[in-house]
Amino acid sequence: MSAIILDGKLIAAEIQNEIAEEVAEFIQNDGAAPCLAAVLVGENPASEVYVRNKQRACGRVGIESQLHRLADDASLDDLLTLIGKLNRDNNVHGILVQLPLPRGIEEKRILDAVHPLKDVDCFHPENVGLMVQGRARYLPCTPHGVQQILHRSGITVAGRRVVIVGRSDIVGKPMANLLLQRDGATGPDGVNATVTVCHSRTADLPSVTRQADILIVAIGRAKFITAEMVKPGAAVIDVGMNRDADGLCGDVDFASVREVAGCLTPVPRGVGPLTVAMLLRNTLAAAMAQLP
Ligand code: L34
Repeated sequence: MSAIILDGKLIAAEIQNEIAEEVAEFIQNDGAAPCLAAVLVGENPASEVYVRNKQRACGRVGIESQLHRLADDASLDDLLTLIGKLNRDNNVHGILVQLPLPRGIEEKRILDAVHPLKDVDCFHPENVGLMVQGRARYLPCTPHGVQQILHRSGITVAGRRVVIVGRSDIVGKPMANLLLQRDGATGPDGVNATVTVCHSRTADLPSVTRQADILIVAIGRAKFITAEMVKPGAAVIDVGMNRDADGLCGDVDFASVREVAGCLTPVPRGVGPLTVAMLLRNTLAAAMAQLP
């Protein structure tokens, strides 16, 4: 058997078209365009690509964007000062501080400083809390992107066993939280999963991953998930983005897993483009939430 390859780029384009219509309607009714301010600290080649993709996508759907660059050696205070300015700027609706930050800068201090209404990444504790309680203000971009891929590919989540590999604050934890809610952005069939979260201390990982109807992998280890770890017919979502000599690859060993999985997201053109699309959705929502 050979897995169906889920085209994230195509799904993201479809969502961007929907958002473009909503943005046009928003501008017609309320005047100003939504505006995203991206903050990029230092020179990380991957971050450069991701932020460029985000800004291009803004342009495509009619959202304005700004790029604020700080040097590698910027201090915590420099960064807090910039965020304070963006918080007070009524023309800025969303603030995105691209991660990772250079070593030495405490990420939490920075992320906590973003005004909760402008927190389009859904990293602020207030927004995380609302999400966990099932009354989200914004949905975290990558986990919501995964939900959209599943939904738009006709994959039911409710009642099924989802195994998430990775417990990061940006993917694993919010992903688990979203999928175990009673309702969500893609309706009750897109949530209500039986969720297991695995990590570096999980005993006998393959025996757990093999139980997954839906396997979501976000650990940042190239080609870590091999065919033996996957139940035949499972849906496998690869959130990994690893760069090595051969270029870009995911956390899933694509060549072997595609022979057992029922469907599989590639890297690139899998989850990445959805992360970008969901950021646009949050920026529009942020502009709506900040109408005077
Ligand atoms: N604050 N930091 C903040 N928010 C985020 O949501 C992110 N993330 C992750 C890294 N840091 C962040 C992203 O934006 C990962 N990420 C991201 C964004 C876009 C893409 C991948 C990851 C993307 O566009 N991927 C393309 C290919 C990119 C390439 O060629 O390198 C794809 O097709 O997968």
